[in-house]
Amino acid sequence: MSKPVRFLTREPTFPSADLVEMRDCNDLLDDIDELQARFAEDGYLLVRGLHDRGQVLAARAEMLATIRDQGVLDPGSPLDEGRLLPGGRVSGRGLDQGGELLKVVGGAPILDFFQRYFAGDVRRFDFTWSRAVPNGGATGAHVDAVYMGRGSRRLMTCWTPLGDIDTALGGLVVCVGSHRLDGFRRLRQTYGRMDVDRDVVNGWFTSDPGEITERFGGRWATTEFRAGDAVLFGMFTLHASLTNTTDRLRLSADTRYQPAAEPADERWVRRDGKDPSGHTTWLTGKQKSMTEARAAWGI
Ligand SMILES: O=C(O)CCC(=O)C(=O)O
Repeated sequence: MSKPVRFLTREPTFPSADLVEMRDCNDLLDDIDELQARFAEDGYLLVRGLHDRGQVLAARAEMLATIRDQGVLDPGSPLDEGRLLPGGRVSGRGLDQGGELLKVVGGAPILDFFQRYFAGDVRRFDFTWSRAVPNGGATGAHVDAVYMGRGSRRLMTCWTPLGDIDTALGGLVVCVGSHRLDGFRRLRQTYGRMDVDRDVVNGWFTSDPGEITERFGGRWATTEFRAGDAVLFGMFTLHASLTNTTDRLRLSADTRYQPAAEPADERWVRRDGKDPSGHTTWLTGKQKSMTEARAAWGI
């Protein structure tokens, strides 16, 4: 049955023509050529149960314990619900430091998958993006190339729900076909070649998902995620998230993998024993707005 959901500035129903159900690729897992063909067509791969569910839930428990120690969770609710106190704000510090999360993102299931997919050794970025998204939080539409596009063209993101994430909690949404459709050509040639640190422009292309499909094409897709699921996508697939409409935190991690032999974006990997630098000028320099950048690109 179709139900209304909150998607940034829009309220589509799900599933509907405005927000379709993602298709999983579990029937293709034994055939790398088929998987690559599916990725070439859709721009993403949803793998149900790729990670060990118990391990993902252990990472969730560990992250929630770190957040509880910040004093922002409702002590009257079970910890596993991740229910925020009114006005509670989570600090991102240390959320990715738990050993349990590393066992998921550096675990055999995901590394074996990419080893087969790339037909060779895999490098995982040393930086892990972990998210605890509160009520009202959502991610605007963007491609990852603008944040991490200085290395391998085969770099892939793995988005991992840390817990079961329904549409009210607000999981990942991908724009199917945005990486290849003609309608997105100019967007790829302008915005897609941007680098947030070089150009000092905010990375979100828009907070209005309807604008993307109405002007450029493609189709937004999401699903109800279960702990263990993973969505893999490339650097040029536009994606965003649904809005969290609950008083619980939406926990997830996004991590990156590439062929080990190819160059890696220096901001996200350990060098000479030093932790990744992360973004350089983007967060400290004087930012140009996306509106200004888009006017200059004529899109
Ligand atoms: O989890 C989110 O809200 C956004 C994730 C994302 O942008 C990514 O995985 O690249």
